[in-house]
Order: sequence, then structure tokens, then C-alpha cells
Amino acid sequence: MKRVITYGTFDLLHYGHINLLRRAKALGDYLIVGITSDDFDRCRGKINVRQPLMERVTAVSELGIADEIIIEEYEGQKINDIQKYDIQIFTVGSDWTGMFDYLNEYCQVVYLERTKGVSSSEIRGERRNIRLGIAGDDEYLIKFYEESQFVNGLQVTAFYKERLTGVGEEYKAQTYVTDNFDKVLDLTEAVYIHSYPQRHYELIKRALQRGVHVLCESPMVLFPEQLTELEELAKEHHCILMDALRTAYSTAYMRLLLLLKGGIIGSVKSVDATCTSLKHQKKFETGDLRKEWNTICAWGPTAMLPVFQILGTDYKSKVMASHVLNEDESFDLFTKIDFIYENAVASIKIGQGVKSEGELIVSGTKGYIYVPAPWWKTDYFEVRYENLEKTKRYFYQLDGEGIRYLLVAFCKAIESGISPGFIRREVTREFVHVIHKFYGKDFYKI
Ligand code: C2G
Repeated sequence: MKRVITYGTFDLLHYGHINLLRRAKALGDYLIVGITSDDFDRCRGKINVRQPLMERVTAVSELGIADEIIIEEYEGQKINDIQKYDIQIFTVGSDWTGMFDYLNEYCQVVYLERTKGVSSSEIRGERRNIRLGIAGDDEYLIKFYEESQFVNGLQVTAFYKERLTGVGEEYKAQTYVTDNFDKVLDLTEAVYIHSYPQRHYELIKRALQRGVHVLCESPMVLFPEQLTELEELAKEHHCILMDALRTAYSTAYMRLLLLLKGGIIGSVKSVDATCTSLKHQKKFETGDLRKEWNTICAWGPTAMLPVFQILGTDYKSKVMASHVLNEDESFDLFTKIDFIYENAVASIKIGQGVKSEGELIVSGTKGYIYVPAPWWKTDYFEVRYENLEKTKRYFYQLDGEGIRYLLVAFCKAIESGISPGFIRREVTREFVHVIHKFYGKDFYKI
């Protein structure tokens, strides 16, 4: 009996896949099909897969072509499978020609002509066509624009710029660059806002009133009552209003939270997060501070994210200490906040005028999790115990700082009408509450 194996994602199953599977079966007597897990696809950069694993398994199984279906979960599994299942032929489409020649050491490798004129990504693009506006005035928007190119069915059609003339100019050919926000809302179904905190409320409100979905950098607003009003407006206009804190969408960070919930370090007693960057320090000596991000806005939500997602938002008390500019006490260069919970503590240190080690440490009764700097965009963390030999190391590919995963989640939310649960509403609310307390001078001046 000649045993054949092939692998694939088989997302939105189409006749190109079916042609491949039929010809693969015809190469032998028994066909095993390896279907990639959601995680494995994400790690190898396939972030646009629409169907979860079991839907893809069912679709392939119902064809009645495969004799057996297995799940491909990690790089290098193919060699194990070829030996484990006593495979004589490995086959895959010709778009992979040459990529699997190394398997010739274990079995015959056959590349079958790829079927022209159909692909899952084209089908995704046909089924989704979201025109995205980008609004703000920061070089960061360029990175966002570039990341949006990785998301099937999402196209940046307009750039709204407020200050920096450079931002967006180079994309004039592909997008409409304007300083008229209403014009952007005419050309889009969704808008990403990264202006400055004082400006977000008005831009979000105008977008929601026009039925445009909103993805906005945290903090979305500076007053708790504004957030309540915008949440109501989003509901009234059936719009998504989503917090754009990209750390929450990075695979390593999400896996860290799941491991903690599973008790990998026992019960958590302390969360310590530090975020500092002196990148903008020069601006604070000369620029117009009203349009700059002070530290509590620039880094507060990021640093508070793990605190509130691991320990919750019902802390008993907090103590805030800030180093602020003399000429403008609402502009902090460094802030430390200690949160006291019923059974745990947390501390964040954030700074744009003070440098420290940007790590995240979660301390538990059995061990601790260590995430090296810059933890907020990490692809790596360690779980450490008293016995260092028991250290577990985790690595999850993070392309583009997690922005493309954030955009995929935003598109899925728009299509489903359901905000993803990555950042629960009460966490977003607590960001705003703490920042509001800062502006209310509820801190010790240091
Ligand atoms: N395919 C094809 N013709 C198409 C589209 C896909 O022959 N028009 C083939 C691909 O070459 C592949 C299989 O169908 O052999 C599944 O394609 P995908 O689901 O796109 O998955 P892919 O990541 O290409 O699978 O590690 C091997 C890869 O997993 C191969």
C-alpha cells in the first residue's frame, strides 16, 4: 500500500484545494491530510484565516477524499509524520516548489501544479472590503498603514492629518490625504484614530454619528462620562468602538494570560510593569505640550493592561506619584502607581523623562513569569521557579508589533458586530478613571 501525505490550511475550501487533494489521492492508495492548527497558521504569518480549525477539518473530511486527517501544529512536524505514518510520498502544490526538497531524505516529494485563478485570500478579499481611514498626526500612522497591507479585504482609502505634513504624503497615490475629517468619513466604513488624547473624544463622536466604526488608541477619552456617552452612541449606530492597545492582541501576551489563569505560577500576588521611552524627550523642552502625549496617557494604559487583566479592576486603593513639568503640572514625565488588592498588589512605572528596565514580572506562590524589555511588544517570556532547571521558555512570532493582529480583530468585529473580548470594557473604563484621577491632581508630586 502506497501512503501519501499532504498539508494545508484549507481555509474557505475551494476547487483549487479539491483538485490538489484528488491528485494527491491518485498518487497512492491511502491519503493522509495534515490540516494546520489556528496557532500554527498564526505563528507562520497566516493571520487572515477565516475559519477555525474544526470547520476546516469538517470541510475537508466531508469531501470523502482523505483516508485520514491529522493536525499540523508545529514547524518540523512533517518529518515526524512521514516516519510515524510510514509515508512513501509527500505532495503539495507547485507554489511550494523547492521548499520541501529536504523531505526527499525521507520519502518521494511531488509538487502538483497549482490550480490557477482561485485562492483563499482572493475569496477573503471578495467577501470583505472594508475601507479604512487613518486619523492623526504621528509617524506611527505610517507603520499602521504598512501593517494594514497584510490584512485581506482591508484598504486604507484616506489619511486625515492634523499636523505633520509628511505623514501620508508618500501615499497620495493610493489614498486621499486631507485635513478635513468629514471628508475621511465620506470615504470609509472604519477609522483608526491616533491623534492626541484631548482630541480623541470629538473625532470618535463624529465618526460614530456617521455610522463609521472606530479603532482608537488608548486612552480613548479623558473623562469617564465621555466614554459612557460614546459607548451609547456606538450601540445606537450599531458601530464597533474598539480600544487599539496592540499589546492585548500579541500572541505571546495572550498565551501568558492563559498560562496564568491555568495556575502555572500558583496564585498571583504581584504584577509589576515598567514602560519607559525617552524618544520624545526633546519635544517636551520646546514643543506645544497641548498636543503632546504626557506619560500617563502615552504609557498608562499599556502598563495597566496586565494589572487589570490579571488582577481585575476592583483594587481597594491606589497610590500615585508623579514627576511633572513645573510649567505644566498636567504633564508628567514619570509616574508610579501602586494598586492594593484584597489578596495582591501591583505596581506600574512609566516614564518619558525617566529611563528604567521595561520588563513585566508576574509573581506567584509557585514561581514567576518574566517578560524582558520591551515586554509590551514581546514574542518571548519565561516561567521561572526556585529550581532554575525547571524554567519554561515560550516564543511566539510577533510580526509588525502586533498591529496586523489588531487590525484582523477589528475587521472580524466589524463583520460580526461583536467587539472582541481582548480588552474588556471595564478595563478600558478603568484606564480612563485612573487617568482622570491624575488630571484631578490625585497624586504625590515627586
Ligand atoms: N492549492 C492549489 N491551488 C490553489 C490553491 C491551493 O493547488 N489555487 C494547494 C496548495 O498548494 C496547497 C493546498 O492546496 O498544497 C492547500 O493550500 P492552502 O490551504 O493555501 O495551504 P498552504 O499553506 O499553501 O499549504 O506546509 C505546507 C503548507 O501548509 C501548504
